[in-house]
Amino acid sequence: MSSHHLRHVESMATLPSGAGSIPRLNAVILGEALASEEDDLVFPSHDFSRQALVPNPQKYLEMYKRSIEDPPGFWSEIASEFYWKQKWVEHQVYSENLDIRKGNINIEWFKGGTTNICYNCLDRNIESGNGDRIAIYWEGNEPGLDATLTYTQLLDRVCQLANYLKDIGVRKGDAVVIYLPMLMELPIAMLACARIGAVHSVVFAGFSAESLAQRIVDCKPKAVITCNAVRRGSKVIYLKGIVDAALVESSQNGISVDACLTYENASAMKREATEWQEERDIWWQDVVPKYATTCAVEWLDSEDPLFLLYTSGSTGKPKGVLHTTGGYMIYTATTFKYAFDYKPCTADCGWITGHSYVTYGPLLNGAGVVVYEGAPNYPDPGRCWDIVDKYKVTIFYTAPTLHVTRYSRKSLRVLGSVGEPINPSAWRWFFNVVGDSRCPISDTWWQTETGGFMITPLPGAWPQKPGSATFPFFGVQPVIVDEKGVEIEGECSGYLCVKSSWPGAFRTLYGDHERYETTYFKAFPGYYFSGDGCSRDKDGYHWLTGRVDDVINVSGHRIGTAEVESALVSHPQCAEAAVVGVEHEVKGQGIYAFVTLVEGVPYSEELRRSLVLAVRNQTRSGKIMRRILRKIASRQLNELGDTSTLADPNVVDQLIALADC
Ligand code: 6R9
Repeated sequence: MSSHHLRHVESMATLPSGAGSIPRLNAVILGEALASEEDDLVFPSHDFSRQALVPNPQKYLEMYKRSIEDPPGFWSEIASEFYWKQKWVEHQVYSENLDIRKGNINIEWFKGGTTNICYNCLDRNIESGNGDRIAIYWEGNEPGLDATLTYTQLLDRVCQLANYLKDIGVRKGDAVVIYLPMLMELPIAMLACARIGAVHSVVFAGFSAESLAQRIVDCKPKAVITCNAVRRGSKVIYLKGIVDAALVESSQNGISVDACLTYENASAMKREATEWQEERDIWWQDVVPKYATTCAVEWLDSEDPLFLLYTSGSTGKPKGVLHTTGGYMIYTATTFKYAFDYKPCTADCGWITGHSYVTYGPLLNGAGVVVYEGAPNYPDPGRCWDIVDKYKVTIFYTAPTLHVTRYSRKSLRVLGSVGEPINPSAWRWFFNVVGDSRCPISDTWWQTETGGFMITPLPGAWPQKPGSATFPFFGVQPVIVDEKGVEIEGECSGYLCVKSSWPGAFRTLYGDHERYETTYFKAFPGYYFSGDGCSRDKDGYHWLTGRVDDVINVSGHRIGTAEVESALVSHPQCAEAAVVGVEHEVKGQGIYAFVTLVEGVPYSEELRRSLVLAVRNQTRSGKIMRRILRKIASRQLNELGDTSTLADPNVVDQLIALADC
């Protein structure tokens, strides 16, 4: 770290009186006991802080304090910046019971208010004169293949699809499963559902037919939206085939889906080569463009469901995390704005990946997003940076790869990291090399369940410590408890819980409120339990230490032990299985399986491999294996670990060659 990034602590030494001890940023602000640890602190540059939304710790503390002491005032002020058909009940900004001992768990925000998140993403920005601003930049797998949509064009497309969905009978409250790769049609489909009050459930287009079927059976969608195929790197993945298999499996479980809207992704596969079922399958291009480009908005209650997103649990089937309309809208908009210090700019703004933060957070803020179809290392490892330069991306939120210095990256302002604890050396590499020691890193801790960032740096506000997610976002009260559920103060480590609700909290697990209560609210009554371990240092910084329950976090991918066990026992030669997570130097955690074979079956290397394959086929997440890139980048080639679950394991050798290791 060079000295010009170290701002003098004295310049921040005025703490507003009464800021109290929430959170304990005081030592840092006051410069107490910092001398010996100065090297651990990375200060935002003067230039960055000066123009940041939250330019110093005092401002953060002031806002944070208000968010905790007066949640209704704090959140209704923010919510008023959005469009509400009808305002929420004034004295009831939120109501909650998070204490299982006092009855059912219940969280409600902006009750009685009616709004629509699609309207707030699109119509509102267009009405304020920004219709010609680019909303989505799309970059195809093949360099040179790209497209853009302005806010106005995006609204037209969304309305056409919304009208089509209504025409085939999709109504408010109906589920729609979206199994699409990173095409523009993915956010279009999400927004179209939101516009008419249908509940979208996006299934990652890398999940197997079994996983897709499981989700279809659980949420019983009126329609499935997919595309015929996608190109990732040099591979073509035949998605429609996976959907066909999933629909067969679903119907065997009593759930039949009437409509499968299929986008012809012609650059990957021609429609002639696609398997087809006339009465069920429809080409997107044949029907959707015929519909009107305006579609009336369905005004929804704040607590009407917006989407379902399945995530792994420690037992049983995946959990359908349910998010509702009003609170989620306000929370994603606000976390995006502050954690990435987003300000509307006339230059092109963009960003790369994420679920809530691809569509809702950025569009609610009038930002432009880059949707990239392909693999991050195709045709070469510089592709991400090529995209950054091409679109003048300011916020980059994904896995860092290689060959950075050939590209300018001048447009970058903030880097984001998510999914697993980032270790201090990876942090420094991201900061020094990718961000040229210029861009703050937002190491955002959150979960599918939390709807948005929970513990995250506000990039201009205070010094960072490499590897720490720093302090809570506005309105979030993280607590660390011991095994008995007693809050521990000061420097400590234990179980990470959250006291009281925040607007983006999930409201239930679809169809299983009891499981919601048991999984998240029973372990430590009175609190939401995240399942993560965490320690807090003497300056109040938070350090996430990984999962403490039966969910294994392998390189950022949440895998339930039960999921792996059921994959194993589905193998004809496996009678029983028990799975545990073991500490793994490279992956954070690795999977260790004990299996009992069917009587008479001898154990062999071949059998072992076919068991591993069964697990892989049924649990693969398709997440980028950042830990491998990290090892290549830091030249630790003998520590690459298992590369076999990569979509294309050969890529590792190519990367090593390119990195001149
Ligand atoms: C957003 C997302 C959630 C789990 C979470 C934790 C881990 C996420 C992290 C992090 C350390 C971070 N996690 N962000 N650990 N530092 N910045 O990844 O959601 O897929 O539901 O996973 O990921 O263990 O509990 P999800």
